[in-house]
Amino acid sequence: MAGPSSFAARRKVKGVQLTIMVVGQSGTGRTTFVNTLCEQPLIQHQQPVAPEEAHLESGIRINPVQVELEEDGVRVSLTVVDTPGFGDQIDNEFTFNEIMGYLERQYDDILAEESRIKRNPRFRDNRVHALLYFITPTGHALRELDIELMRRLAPRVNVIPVIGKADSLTPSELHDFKRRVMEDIEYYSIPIYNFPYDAEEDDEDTIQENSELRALMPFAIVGSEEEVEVNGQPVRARRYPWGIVEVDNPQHSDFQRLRTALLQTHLHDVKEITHDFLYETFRSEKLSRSLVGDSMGAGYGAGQDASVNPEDLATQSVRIKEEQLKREEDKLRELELRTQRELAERRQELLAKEELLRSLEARLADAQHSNSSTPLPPSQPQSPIPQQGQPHPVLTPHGGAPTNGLQ
Ligand SMILES: Nc1nc2c(ncn2[C@@H]2O[C@H](COP(=O)(O)OP(=O)(O)O)[C@@H](O)[C@H]2O)c(=O)[nH]1
Ligand SMILES: [Mg+2]
Repeated sequence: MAGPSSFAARRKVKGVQLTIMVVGQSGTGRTTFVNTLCEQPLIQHQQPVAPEEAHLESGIRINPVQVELEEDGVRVSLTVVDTPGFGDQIDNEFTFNEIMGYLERQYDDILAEESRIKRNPRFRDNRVHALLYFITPTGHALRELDIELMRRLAPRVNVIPVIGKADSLTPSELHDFKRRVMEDIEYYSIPIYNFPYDAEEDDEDTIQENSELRALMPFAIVGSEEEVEVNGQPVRARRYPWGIVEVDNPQHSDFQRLRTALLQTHLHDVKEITHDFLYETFRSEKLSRSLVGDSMGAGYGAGQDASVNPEDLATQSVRIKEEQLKREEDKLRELELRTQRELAERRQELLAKEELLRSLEARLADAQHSNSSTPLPPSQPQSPIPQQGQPHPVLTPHGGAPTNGLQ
């Protein structure tokens, strides 16, 4: 029987939706990470490029893939957007525009959906809630490319920096590398997602949890699609001649901490920030840009069309407005003329009828007069209509000059 409880159950099954994007240079372990995160071979590994094609730039392909996960009793409908080939080109501007274009298109779709009178019940919100930026484990500091990309993408998406293949660094190298990366992020004021909390408003647990996660940044990632037996238990790990690196062991990597944050503890937070702040910023920029002559949005973000000059846009829209006004003026003038013409015609008809009435009255008076003196012979008919050949009375409105109706 369908009742409130079964309705609640159905609602629960719907679960929550989350979209993450993985960006980083080829070979930093993005695909392995996604497959480790979802515990299944969700994304295929890139086929090695044949030597004779190595010089060809393939561009990047943006591939959203969906998977249903069960996290702590909650169904998570996860969409992973992979951006293979990033950083492989000599010109990264194109790659950057592709990623930014993708992010902004999802915002545009929401904006269009919000302004529809009738909502599309099948509309799917594909906004990216978190972008994991894979830093190459160089052991030095951030590269210019990393700084530039994170700095430009962060106003549109929650950027979470991670170090790919972190097991290639020793613990002390990793510690120093993390510190230098965060110093760069701070120095260049890159607005990454840093597990925000309010020391006065939030409860102690939240403050503690968020500051711990913040201290781990950038997260050291180790991924593996293989299981290895450790103490008789199968664990996801990477086996080397000198030992085993366990994916889920917090002593070996930050993978588990990041996974829990993304899919459980901070899932709603990244979604809220995406909607309330990042999308809202995009929306107001977009709307203010569309106002005539407003160049406020110019220079912000790189997703906008750089080929449109705000001045040209303003001149063009003034010209369109002028043409519109002129067309409306012409239409009004035409209407006025037609009304005047019709009015004059009506007046002429009325005057003709008046004249006819007057001549009828005169004839009637004449007839009565001659009736009383010399009656007409009964054979002669009396016609009120002027006889052919007889001059028609001149029609003059209000007794004035003849009119052509237009004056
Ligand atoms: N050492 C190490 N190697 C990894 C890790 N994750 C992936 N790899 C290896 O790095 C290579 C590239 O990984 P892949 O996931 O395809 O990288 P992608 O190009 O960024 O998608 C493969 O040989 C993986 O086995 C990791 O955490 N540590
Ligand atoms: Mg890959």
